[in-house]
Amino acid sequence: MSVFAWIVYKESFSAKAAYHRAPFERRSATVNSVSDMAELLQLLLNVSEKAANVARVCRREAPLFELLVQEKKGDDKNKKFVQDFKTLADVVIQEMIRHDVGAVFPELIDFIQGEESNKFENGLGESVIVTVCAKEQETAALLATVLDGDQTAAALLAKAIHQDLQFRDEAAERLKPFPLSPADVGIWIDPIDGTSQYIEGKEELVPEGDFCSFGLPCALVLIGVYLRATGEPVMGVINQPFHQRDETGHGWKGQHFWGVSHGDFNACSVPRSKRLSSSEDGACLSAVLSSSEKAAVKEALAPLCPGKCLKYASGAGYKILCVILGLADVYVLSEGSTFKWDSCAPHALLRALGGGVVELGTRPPGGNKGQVEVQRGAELTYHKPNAGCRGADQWANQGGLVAYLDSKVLSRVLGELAGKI
Ligand code: 2IP
Ligand code: CA
Repeated sequence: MSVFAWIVYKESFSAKAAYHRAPFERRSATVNSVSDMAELLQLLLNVSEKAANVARVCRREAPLFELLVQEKKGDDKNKKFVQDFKTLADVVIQEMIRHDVGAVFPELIDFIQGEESNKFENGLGESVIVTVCAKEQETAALLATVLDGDQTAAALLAKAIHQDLQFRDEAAERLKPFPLSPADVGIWIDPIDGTSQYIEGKEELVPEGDFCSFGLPCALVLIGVYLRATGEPVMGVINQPFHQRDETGHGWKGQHFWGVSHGDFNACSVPRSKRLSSSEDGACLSAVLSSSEKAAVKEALAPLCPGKCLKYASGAGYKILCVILGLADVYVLSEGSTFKWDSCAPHALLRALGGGVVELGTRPPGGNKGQVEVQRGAELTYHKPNAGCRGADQWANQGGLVAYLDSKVLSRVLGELAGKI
């Protein structure tokens, strides 16, 4: 993909001479250099590409693919595994990211959270903690214990996890150091967002760079970085493992995007969309929604987004990516069905481009059931669990959200929704 980057610095951008990156090395926890965040970005890009490879391997290699697509319902449920293989694939990716980041930045290891728990039970009722071991063979042996002794599948997965990849992104390599330390941040991982699209593996033929409403391109690896003190998203990496078919027509090529936003320092691999006319009063807007969005929201947005300007797509991360890429002006979600791991990474890219993700609103105590008070909520934050909630609900974006690039567009959308949902 094009790595042309839209980079904004308060200070002028100085392109460095060719930069030869050394393999990632373990940092001392006491090192507090401003260049560490640029190094962290390189590392996250590298590990997101490894994650994309694991996702592709699971669909490409027959022994893994068979496990991935098995239906796990009722009598057909595969009794060999307590959890689905797709959950194991997610956990493996999450743990690989945790392992690779923790190996270089030990100060981050307790601040890396993800969607999945790494505690598994095997068919013998034993509890197994799935982690990445020091050696490929050890990881394979551990995975075999949760794969009912399937050595072939375990070896294929372990090989992809231990792949020694040196991924290059020239624009990220030219990123100037910025004043933030890895000791100040935490990480949210969504190993595969849009899991159902990943498993079903459908393909929709759309022109290059066009909007995709369902299928493999909607499955994304999301790695978001936030400030521990305030919860603001400061860095995000999005990897799309199934962007387009490769030259052979049998495999897939991916693409990736990144963004950094901290104070006056903003940099993004995506050029800012030129579609700014939509902020003008009266101009049509395009909105992307979940197909399961409430009828009241669809009806409320219809006058602003006539005809095909109201679109539907799968994947919470993919819908925010559509806004980042200028394929939609806004993503509106009226339910608390997304989580911190879904929104943190793409939120950082939107901020780097001058946009953001706000809470849609709150349910007033004693108000009508299901009725949302539409107001411009604060930007979503990522550091605090929701009070009084347990499990995944602690990390839900409870009031729903609106993702936008242009704050005037956000105001128009909120104005249109007020009193109607
Ligand atoms: C899901 C996934 C779904 C989305 C849901 C997310 O994450 O992105 O597609 O629903 O909100 O939590 P929808 O497509 O209706 O927007 P995951 O696939 O990781 O469970
Ligand atoms: Ca998700």
